[in-house]
Amino acid sequence: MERTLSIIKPDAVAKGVIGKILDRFESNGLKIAATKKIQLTRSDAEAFYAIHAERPFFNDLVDFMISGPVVVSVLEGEKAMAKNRELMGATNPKEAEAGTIRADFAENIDANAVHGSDSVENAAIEIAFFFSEREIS
Ligand code: DGI
Repeated sequence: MERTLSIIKPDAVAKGVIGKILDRFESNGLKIAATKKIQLTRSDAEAFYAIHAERPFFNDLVDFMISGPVVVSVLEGEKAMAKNRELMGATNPKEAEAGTIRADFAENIDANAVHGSDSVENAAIEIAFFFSEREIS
């Protein structure tokens, strides 16, 4: 069964919508195979988003990701990566389709409520970044 990584970002955690977002996953056929609430360190966030290190928004992105706790989860199901991306909506919430997580819970492109792996290969890397295999079931 395919797995993907989800992060409920600090803006959504601060708003108190952890449960509502996790419900979107479970209601749409994605099992929560692992989940935990953590405070990322600056080096965690820099390593996780290393692919964006040269982008102009990198420092703002890292500052935002460490501005409060996040909830990281492993989602499992058929086509889990694509299904999660569909439920999330576009990166910029202003462009996100109605009924998606970002359309409903995100403020702007900097504080956009959720992260989801963008390929099955990256999902495996991102899951290993946060979880050991014995934490996933
Ligand atoms: O996979 P996504 O989160 O949808 O998007 P991504 O992997 O391209 O970018 C990661 C995060 O970086 C995204 O959720 C918000 C931020 N970001 C991406 N593109 C821009 C951006 N932030 C700003 N301010 N401007 C951008 O163009």
